[in-house]
Amino acid sequence: MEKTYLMIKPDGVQRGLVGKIVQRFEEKGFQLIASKLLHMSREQAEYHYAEHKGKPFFGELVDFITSGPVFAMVWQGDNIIALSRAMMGKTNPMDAAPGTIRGDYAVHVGNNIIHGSDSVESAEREIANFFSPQELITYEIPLQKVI
Ligand code: DAT
Ligand code: MG
Repeated sequence: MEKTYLMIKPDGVQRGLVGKIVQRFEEKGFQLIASKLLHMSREQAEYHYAEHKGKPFFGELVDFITSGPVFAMVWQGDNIIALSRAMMGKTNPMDAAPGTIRGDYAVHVGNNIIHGSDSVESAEREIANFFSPQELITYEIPLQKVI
């Protein structure tokens, strides 16, 4: 089944939104297979956002994502990469529709609450940056049949 790396950014953790955001993905029908609160190193942050290296906002982005703890998660489900990106909303909260996580909770593009992988390749890379294979817990949920 498809896996993705979702991460509640320091703004979401400090605003007490972890529970609400986890609940959205649970209610959608996705399965949580790993999670932890962590304060990432600069190296980890630069690797995570390597595709943005050289852009004008890169320094600010790394400062922000290392400014406090993040809630790192691995979720799985059919088409979860595209579906979770849709649930997150557009990158800039100005463009994010109401009902999406960024549309409901965020105002500024820098502080947009949540990260989600955008492809199978980036999901694999991002998951490996924060979790060892042993930390991914697979388990049967009988309800999966009706989702
Ligand atoms: P997403 O997080 O939707 O995948 P992205 O990968 O293009 O978006 O950018 C990563 C993060 O960088 C994004 O969540 C917020 C920040 N960012 C993107 N574009 C920005 C900009 N023009 N100015 C400031 N921050 C930006
Ligand atoms: Mg991205």
